[in-house]
Amino acid sequence: MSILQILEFPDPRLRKIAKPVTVFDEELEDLIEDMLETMHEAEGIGLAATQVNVHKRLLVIDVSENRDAPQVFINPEFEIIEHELSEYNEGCLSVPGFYETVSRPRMVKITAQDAKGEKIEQAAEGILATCIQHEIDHLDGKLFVDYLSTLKRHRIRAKLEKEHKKPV
Ligand code: GNR
Ligand code: NI
Repeated sequence: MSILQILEFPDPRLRKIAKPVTVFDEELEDLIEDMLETMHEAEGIGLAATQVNVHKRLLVIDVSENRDAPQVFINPEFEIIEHELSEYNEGCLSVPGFYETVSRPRMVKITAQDAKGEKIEQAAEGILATCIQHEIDHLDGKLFVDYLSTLKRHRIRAKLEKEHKKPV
């Protein structure tokens, strides 16, 4: 197992569109293990493959209090089942240190595959619904800062670019 490096905004690789997973093999299982370890180590509630520079459609989530209920969604899609919006103060491991309110549909139906390629269907609400939409956005090259005003997004970009230029 290994901790993977998480790309940070405004890295252009975060804008790539991920491709469907077609092969369900040991290499995929190893990637899932590494993504779960990376997410837990970074204390995130979700992680999309795009964030670790793997442009395949998969994501991991753990919204449990004890961080002991990891979920894996491969080739995930969602359908809105409740158009009413719910607001969350969102953060992102690829936009470290910034939190802003984002509105998203409050209830969705997730369709995906598990690590073996078996079909998964799950209704999601609350933080799980928000998180799954945030993660699927990553697979489409989208970040939560895209929902903010241009001014806010540019301020965040400038601050992170400054951080990235600092010697470590
Ligand atoms: O850890 C995370 N917390 C979070 C909080 C509110 C809405 C979405 C998220 S996802 C984020 C981890 C991450 O960046 N996933 O892509
Ligand atoms: Ni994120």
